[in-house]
This record gives sequence, structure tokens and C-alpha cells, in this order.
Amino acid sequence: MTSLLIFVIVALLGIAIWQLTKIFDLTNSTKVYSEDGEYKSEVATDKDNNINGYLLFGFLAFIYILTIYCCVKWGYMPLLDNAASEHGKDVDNLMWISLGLILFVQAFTQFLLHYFSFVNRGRKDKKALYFSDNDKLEMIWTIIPVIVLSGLILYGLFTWNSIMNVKEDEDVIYVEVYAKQFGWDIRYSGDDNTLGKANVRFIEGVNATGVDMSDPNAQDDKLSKELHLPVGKKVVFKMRSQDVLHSAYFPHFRAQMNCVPGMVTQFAMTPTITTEEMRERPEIVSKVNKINKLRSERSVDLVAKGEEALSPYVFDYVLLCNKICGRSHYNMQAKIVVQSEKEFKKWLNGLPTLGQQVAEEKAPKAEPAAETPAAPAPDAGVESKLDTNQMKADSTKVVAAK
Ligand SMILES: [Cu+2]
Repeated sequence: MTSLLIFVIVALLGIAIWQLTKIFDLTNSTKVYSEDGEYKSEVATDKDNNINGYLLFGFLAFIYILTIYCCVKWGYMPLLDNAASEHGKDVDNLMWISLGLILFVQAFTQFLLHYFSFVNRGRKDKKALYFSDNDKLEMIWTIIPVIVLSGLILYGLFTWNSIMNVKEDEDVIYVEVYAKQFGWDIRYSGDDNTLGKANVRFIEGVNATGVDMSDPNAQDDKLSKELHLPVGKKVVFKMRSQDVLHSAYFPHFRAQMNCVPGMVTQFAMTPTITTEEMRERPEIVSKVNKINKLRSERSVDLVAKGEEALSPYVFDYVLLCNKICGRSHYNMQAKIVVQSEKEFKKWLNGLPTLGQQVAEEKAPKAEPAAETPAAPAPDAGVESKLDTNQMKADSTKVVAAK
């Protein structure tokens, strides 16, 4: 790779020097003599201009063909037509409209650029017209983009507002998404549908998200490593971060919100397709088959090397981190399960409440141990230790969920 790069650089340098000497020749004198002393003009003739004019059209055709080829070859995006949330369709529409507009403007302006360059190519009897400005033209190319862009921005703004607006009387459930290097903790608000207050100072043992256990609303809160959601029900996510800036990204639901240390951010959405339904969609089935074909090919090599074969891939919604937050950022993910409300309730009822978990942890053991240090969170490695400054900064702010 390095030798190829060096070769390319040397070749480009050579071309640059060759072009420079040509320019130098031109500026020295317009009369250039060939080796046998014959006069050779370096000024472009009508024939040269015609050739360049047609080459321009050739280049325009190349751009068009390349664009069409790319759209056909890579334009099929099964996941872009399968938004799994109510507002997802609006986001996708916005995306398609923007893409369509960009494609049209690109095709049209490129045509204008090449067409006028061709029509006004150099000719012996033609003299270039000089003019410093043209008000009419400038009005046209200012007003049209202003109208189009304003339309796009307003459309985006209204879409955003309708997504972000949660009415007071709406029937919603509150779920906390807690980010830390490098994993997610999910907290459900329990029967009272109210998340207990929380602060990073209260993190201890099973209380991995720092819930203030003196808050009555906190007792029935429930912690989980997986994010389960009932289909067709609006969920209001309250996002917090323990350490650095993270971003909760739900790609299949077209949702993303930053998790900022020291404050609570919010995003609301309604999942519309259960995990099971999504797995049965033909687009997803073919995608999964493709992945598994690659995996089985890869497994043959692995087995030959005496290693374990890869397990088959099954589609699942994922929650990812979309801010580069440290060394293991790439692996900061959690499984999302969208299920019927009945299944969801059954799953949620099976979880112990935080009040129970904390009481259990604090219950006197058979052997009274000397002061037990706080157990690290299940997935906390060296990375997850807060530095003292961060700790201080966080504890000065009262971080209250909801
Ligand atoms: Cu992260």
C-alpha cells in the first residue's frame, strides 16, 4: 500500500512538472518551434475547441451513467423502508425528499454547466462578452434555493416538533436509558409509572444507575440490561449518562438522543412492529440469509483452523451508542425486544423491584463482614471508573429523573 502511494505521488508530481513546463512555454512566447524548426502554434484552434466541447458532453454522460449505476447497485436499502416506529415514516419521507431534491438539482445544474460551456466554446470569430453582474440571474439563483431550503427546513421543524411533543394527558410509559462506558442500563418506572430521583452519588452495588432509594417513587423501579417495549404504546425515554457524552441510537426506530452527564434528555416514540413481525418480513429474511451465508463461509475457515464456528445470526433490534465515547465504544449496545403489551407486562412482572434488590443486598449475611466495598457494576471494567473531577462535577448537580 505504501509503495503504491509513493508511486502515485511520484507520477502526479511528474505530471505537474510537465504541465508547469508547458505553461512556462506558453507564457514565454506563443511561437513554439518543433524539432525540425517548423512553427507550431499553442493557441487552441476551432478543432481543439470542438473536441473539448464534445468531451464535456462525454463527461456529463459519464456522471449520469455513474449516478444511475450507483442507484441501481446500492440504492436498495431494505431497512430504509422498514421504520419500526410511528414517527419513523416521517423521518424516512424527509430523507427521500431531500435525496430526490439533491439528485434533481445535481442532474440539472450539471447539465446547465456543460451545455453552456459547449454552446459558448471558443470560435475564431467569437469574442467573449464581459459583464460584471446580472441582477436578474442573481435573483433567480438566490430566491429559488431560499424557497426550497426554507420549505425543507420548515418541514423538518414541524416533523421534529410533532415527534418531540408529548401531551400532558397522553397514556405513556416512562423508561430511563442510562449510558456509561461501555454499556446501557434500562430502568422501568414500575407500577406508579414514575421514575425515582437519581444521582451519580447513590451508585452502589445493585443500584447501578444511582437511584435515590429515599424517594418513595424509587422503590418499585426495575433495572434491566435488555430494553423491552410494548408495541403500539408511546414510550418516553429519559436519558442520563454516568461519565462522558453518549448518544442513544435506535436505528430501526429512527430515533437518537444524546446522553449528557449532569442532565436528563428526553425522546418519545411509539414502536409499531414487534421483533417477531420484523423477523418475518421478506427484506429482513433475505438480509439475515445473506449474513448467515457469509458466517457459514467464515466458519469453514475457522473450523479448519481448529476454532469454534460462528453461531447463526438472528435479527434483533439494537440500541447503539452513536458518540465515540472511548476505547470500547464500538461494542456499546443493548438488545431491544418489541413485544405485545401482554408479553411485555409478563416480562416486566418477572423482574424484581429495585427496593427488593437493595434490601436483599443489605440483609445481614451469615458472616458479618468488615465494611464491604461497593461492588462494581456488572460490566464495569477499568474504563468505567469515574475520575474524581467528574464525580465532583456530577455531585454538585442534582440529577433528577423526570
Ligand atoms: Cu457511548
